[in-house]
Amino acid sequence: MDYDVKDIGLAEKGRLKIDWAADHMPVLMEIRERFKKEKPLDGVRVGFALHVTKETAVLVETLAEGGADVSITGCNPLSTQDDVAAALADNGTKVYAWRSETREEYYRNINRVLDYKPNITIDDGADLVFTIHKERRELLGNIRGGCEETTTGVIRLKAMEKDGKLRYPVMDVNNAMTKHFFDNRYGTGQSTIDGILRATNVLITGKNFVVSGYGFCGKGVARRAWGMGANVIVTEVDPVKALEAVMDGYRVMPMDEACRLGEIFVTVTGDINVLRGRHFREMKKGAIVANSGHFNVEINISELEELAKEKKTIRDNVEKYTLREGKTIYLLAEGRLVNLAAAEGHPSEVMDMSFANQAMAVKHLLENELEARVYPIPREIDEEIAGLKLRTLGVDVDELTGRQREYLGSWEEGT
Ligand code: 9W4
Repeated sequence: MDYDVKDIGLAEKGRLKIDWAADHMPVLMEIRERFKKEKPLDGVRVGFALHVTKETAVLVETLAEGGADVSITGCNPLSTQDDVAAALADNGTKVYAWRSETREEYYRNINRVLDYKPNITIDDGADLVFTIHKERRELLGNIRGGCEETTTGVIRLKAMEKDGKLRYPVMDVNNAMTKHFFDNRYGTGQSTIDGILRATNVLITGKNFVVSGYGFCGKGVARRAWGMGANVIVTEVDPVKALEAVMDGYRVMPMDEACRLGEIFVTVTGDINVLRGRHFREMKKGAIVANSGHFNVEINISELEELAKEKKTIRDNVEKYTLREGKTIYLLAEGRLVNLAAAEGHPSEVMDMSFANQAMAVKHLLENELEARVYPIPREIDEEIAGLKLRTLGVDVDELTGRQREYLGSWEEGT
């Protein structure tokens, strides 16, 4: 059996989801058409450790159309969509993934993907790269390169490179402008509001909505909340970002003040203990608290539990904490990422660009003999993907005239 999934009977349901995603990923589908004709991955074995989602399935099938022989497992024991995994298996992909894998199952599945001796690895979190370098070094000889999807993975790969330990080239897909400019702001922005609404169905308009952290994610969440009529308050530690928030039209203040005003709180800082005991104590009755930032560490849940005399799950993804003095606070998705636990993560249209970068990065690795380093996505790929996305959106843009190009390139003109 060339797959191991929860229930192959879910394939039909998964196929409907994949088709839906494909319909919303026009850039990747355009690349698929090219790959179908040109077969740039003919005979290339590609091993994936990526969240097994409907969007990932569209990427997998795009590479397969380009001639690749794909094997895939997840990159988080909780994120696999079992129906999608079944549909991929049903279509001939070697899939080893199911939701709620144990730690042992997770690493066994990583190794099953590696048993196919990949020429290219595609990671979100660098588990394939690490396992190959630590435990499966015999595979290094077959490998042309790897692609990494996230910041965390890239940080660790760069540390490996610095120590002289990285043995094959890896493309930093996260660094592409068509990825990180868009997925945090528009993907996390929308899906965070989506998660809050699916969990609670509260009215956003007129509420005091506190966004903690004004990076790309914070900007996205604040803008969407504002667009729905909320009174947005931003908390920040970085003066430049705080100033940006002020000039974008939001109220900015320390959390010690914001905690007294907020009715909905979202943490998106990337740091720990953003909301903690002193803040819970001051919050209004019925405040809703959610995290869309780093794992489940931004909200100090143990301090909330210390203050509480009672805790009760009252709806999916909503826990009601009754504090000792009688006040209630609602925590969403146990402080985990609300956009993933209570909604569906980035919409397919956003993943379209991230995964178009993945597909182009694989082609780039095969066409170029690269040294064992971490490489940014070349500017031309970024521009091509942005251009394709614009075209699929029906948006035309100007081109410089010859004279304009000359003017910009000249140091003699212009003063
Ligand atoms: N998903 C995830 C992780 C943990 C988790 C217990 C029930 C990230 C990026 C993409 O991490 C991801 N824990 C859950 S649900 C859940 C989901 N629990 C905890 O209680 C629920 C994840 C990338 N991505 C998109 O954003 C859209 N398509 C994609 O491929 C996917 C998943």
